[in-house]
Amino acid sequence: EDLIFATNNKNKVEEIKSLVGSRFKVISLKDAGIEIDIPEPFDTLEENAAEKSKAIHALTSKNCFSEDTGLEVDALNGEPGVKSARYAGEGKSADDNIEKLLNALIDVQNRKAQFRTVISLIINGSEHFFEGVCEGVITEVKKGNMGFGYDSIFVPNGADKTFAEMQLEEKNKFSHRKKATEKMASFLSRIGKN
Ligand code: ITT
Ligand code: NA
Repeated sequence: EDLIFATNNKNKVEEIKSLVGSRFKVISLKDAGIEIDIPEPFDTLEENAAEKSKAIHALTSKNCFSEDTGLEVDALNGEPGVKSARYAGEGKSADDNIEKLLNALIDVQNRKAQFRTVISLIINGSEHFFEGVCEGVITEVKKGNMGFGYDSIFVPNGADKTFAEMQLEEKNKFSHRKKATEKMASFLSRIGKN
């Protein structure tokens, strides 16, 4: 059964595809031939995730999900959070975002942060949310070149290297996205079994 993943981020697709389980086949917007830029106008990950899945459901009437992820830094009162993708401004690169964040944390002792992923799933017309959190610390400098986004400056608790120094399999032992996706997968595996 097809399940459309309402995202334009190919890294997210790669990370999630293998995690959803065998009953559902994850189809990216690109694979579905859908070209759409979905706005994220709200102040919470939940609302933005819901906006994305609702837009795709309105367009296709198919089962679908989306996710919104933010990096919440303690010393910055949870920023960049929901604004993580455009922290340095609209159209700026991941490197610009990283630079802005490292600058904001110069001489700041408390490096604690968390990635939080919220998935919005619309299945058989009803909506469900799943959350995954990964706690860790922000490094002083960038390390590693795997992954994407803020991976090169985030070390998850229990590890001694950044997400960008890990193969995907290792990132998935810690990752926010993996945790949220596992909850969705477990929910999906129960559908229709009673
Ligand atoms: P969508 O099409 O799904 O909205 P997006 O790239 O715009 O894709 P978000 O709105 O969720 O994604 O923005 C999330 C921001 O946080 C963006 O800058 C990402 O690079 C970053 N990010 C998300 N997940 C991450 C992860 O696992 N590791 C590092 N950075 C991540
Ligand atoms: Na986005």
